[in-house]
Amino acid sequence: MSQRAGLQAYFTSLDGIPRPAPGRHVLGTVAFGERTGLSLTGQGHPELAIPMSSPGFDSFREVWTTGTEPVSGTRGNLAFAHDGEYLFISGALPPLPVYRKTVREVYEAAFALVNELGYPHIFRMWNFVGDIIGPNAEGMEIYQDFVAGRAEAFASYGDGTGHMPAATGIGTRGEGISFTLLACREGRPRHVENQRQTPAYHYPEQYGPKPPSFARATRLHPAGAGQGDGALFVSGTASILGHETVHRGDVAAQTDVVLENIAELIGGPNLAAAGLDGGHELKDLRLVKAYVRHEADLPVVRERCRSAFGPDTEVMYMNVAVCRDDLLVEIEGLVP
Ligand code: 3EB
Repeated sequence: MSQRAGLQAYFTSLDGIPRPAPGRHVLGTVAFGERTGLSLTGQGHPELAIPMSSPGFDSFREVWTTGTEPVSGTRGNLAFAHDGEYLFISGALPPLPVYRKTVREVYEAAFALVNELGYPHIFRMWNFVGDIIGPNAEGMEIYQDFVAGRAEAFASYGDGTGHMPAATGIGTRGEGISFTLLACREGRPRHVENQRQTPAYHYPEQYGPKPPSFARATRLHPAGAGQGDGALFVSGTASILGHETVHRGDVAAQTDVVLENIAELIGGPNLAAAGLDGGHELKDLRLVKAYVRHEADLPVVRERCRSAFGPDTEVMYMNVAVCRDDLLVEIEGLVP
């Protein structure tokens, strides 16, 4: 964990204010609870609040900390904080009839800020999409509307697909679209695909006019660290083989495919195929979030996760829609 002296995260209660360990400073937080909105808190850091809580599921705050006192600010509908090596940006959009153009603009603004502040390497994004499989005012699925605007914005961030980071794209229990991203100055992200899955940025057009802009995982090589020395951020992972949903209607089988997909992704052979050394197992995962579409499926997903992950793996469960109507579960995490 030494390499992550710079950037760390933990889950804590929504009650009170975050109290990081001595010498640690809050860079940014995400509140998975009842509230909606983006602000600089009384403590000075950005906080994105997303309506994600429901009875029987988890409500919590995800706290990103660094060892250096950050500087924070706002710009348009973005809030940000940075510490000289790490940058946290969050953006939030209200409900809109059609999102594409506004999503493009706000993601472009975030990418411009990344460059302006001098943290050009984005290594993780989370995208929270209200009414994700509902239609927009033109009858297009809101997720596809979002994906198109994001894809247009990514064209302004870099050429091709090699710069697309690990990401999560997931529903919420509210409306509007919001996101957070993490970027760094000296460190170097290495993006990883999964040999069991078509790269999302190569999905065929049957899923939407533009393919999703993300990698299956990103390893962050911090400045000055050796290879194999960085955290591995695992994207939201679903029951998809190639580009197709498998085990429609069977949450147990879908959860098993998700866990197998993640195990394959983080294992030595798949990392080697991406030119990376090292290899990990499911029990090495930390800060796991499991997004479960149907409330009634929680016990099954919980049981599958309990047997797959280790005693040190903290898993938070949320009851939200996933981006294809046949996907019942999506799981993300990180290997520190
Ligand atoms: C998938 O593999 C499932 O659009 O940012 C997972 C992670 C998914 C990220 C995104 C979507 C996204 O296609 C969905």
